[in-house]
Amino acid sequence: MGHRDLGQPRLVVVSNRIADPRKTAAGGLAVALADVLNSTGGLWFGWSGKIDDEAPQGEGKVHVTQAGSVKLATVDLCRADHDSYYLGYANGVLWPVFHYRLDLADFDAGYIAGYRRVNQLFAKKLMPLLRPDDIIWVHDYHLIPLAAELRALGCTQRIGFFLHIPLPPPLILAAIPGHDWLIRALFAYDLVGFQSQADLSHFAGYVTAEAHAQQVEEHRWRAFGRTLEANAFPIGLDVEEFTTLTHAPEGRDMYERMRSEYSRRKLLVGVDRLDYSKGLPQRMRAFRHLLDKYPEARNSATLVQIASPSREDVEAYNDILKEMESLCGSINGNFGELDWMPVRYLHRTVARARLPGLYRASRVGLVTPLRDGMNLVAKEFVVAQNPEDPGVLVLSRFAGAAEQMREALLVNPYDTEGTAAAIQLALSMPLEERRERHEHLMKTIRRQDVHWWCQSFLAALEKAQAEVKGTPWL
Ligand code: GDG
Repeated sequence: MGHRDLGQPRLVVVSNRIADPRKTAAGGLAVALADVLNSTGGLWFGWSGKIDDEAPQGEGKVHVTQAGSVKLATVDLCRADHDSYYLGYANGVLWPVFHYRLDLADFDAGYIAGYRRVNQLFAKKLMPLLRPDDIIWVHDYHLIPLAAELRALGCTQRIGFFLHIPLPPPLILAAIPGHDWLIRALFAYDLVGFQSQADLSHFAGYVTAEAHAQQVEEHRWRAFGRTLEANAFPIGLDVEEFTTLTHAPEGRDMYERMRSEYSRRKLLVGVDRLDYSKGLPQRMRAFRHLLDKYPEARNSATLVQIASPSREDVEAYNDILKEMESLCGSINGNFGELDWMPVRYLHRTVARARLPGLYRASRVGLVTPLRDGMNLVAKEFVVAQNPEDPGVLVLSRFAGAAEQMREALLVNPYDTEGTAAAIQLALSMPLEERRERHEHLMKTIRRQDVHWWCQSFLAALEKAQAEVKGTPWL
């Protein structure tokens, strides 16, 4: 399925965390990357997940293992580096600001030094593992300056970058102390990929206004003596893998159990990391409004909300936990009956094999982030449906997925009443309309699946011109 063969350049993937490509529980992205890595005998490099208290700052042991034809190389981090790079800069500055939440950003001056140190460490440890004709694909906000650090060490290979989260409008980006350094570092890449056209237009707006970049061709910008290509590559699902999971015994078992438990009631489902970007309290308020305003929903609709624990060491995540517990408790307290609870809230991770059964048993999928790069749950929900009697997706217009999934019921998650009205519409939508919307959504999801995403990004990167010699970096 990789559509690449061993005659092609070797692919090197770099991401904060890596997954063993032999373990299918890893999910769609790992499966897709494993696929292309396997077909070129590639290398996957990232943090080991281990904290080494003995290591000095900016240092860490490298571990290399072989997983089939793929080489996995990981590096340990010392506590101070981990805290300032991962908890501090990546998740305390970039994650909130890129999700438009300046109010939640913690611009501690020490974080950026740690972020730079870890990117330098990655570059230093990766350099000796590289071959001259490799092509390198760096993932996500943890590693924005990696190419610049590699170039500073003499790396001339083609390097591409994909941002999995949104890129905010220029003036939000400009609120980050050191934003010019960050965006200048992007110009060390040959290709930069975003999830959506909106993100791409924010990039174009920023580099034009702040870096006086010239657009030299449709998707090419010139600044800092370099030309880079930037484009939108909306990430997709491994549709085949997810369909197989839907029909596997565990998925079917989950489906049967949910159906028999809720035979008289309609299920609504939400599956999210417990993250303030996912709009969970807003969703709960919309559901409460639904129960209040549409009495027919009482005793007949149940919302199953899975909120998997995430980044519990970052302070802002504790507030959202408390808010969710209080909201779910008050909805159940106010609207529950002896034989019916409106909300089933689980603050834990559910096995991946069970998710498709849960989606399929649900009449409505609620995917209502305040901002999201793409949101794969929206696509998983659609793929898991029975095409003969499909459920309806209620999707935030602020998820990257909304650019592609026009046949979902698009909502503004800040608008409690409007979202409640859309949920009511979804609950009562006639079969024919449900089928029609589902069919259209499936076409898009199939056309732009995760293999399309990988192949189109890599094809663009292979074509991108490397012109790096003699460019001073950082
Ligand atoms: C980032 C961007 C972009 C969730 N809870 C459980 C669980 N999940 C799985 C879902 C889905 C994945 O995690 C979440 O993917 P999303 O796309 O919704 O969101 P992020 O984690 O924020 O991912 C996002 C993505 O990168 C890819 O580029 O779409 O915009 O923020 O697959 O099913 N899986 C299991 N148990 C859970 O409780 N097993």
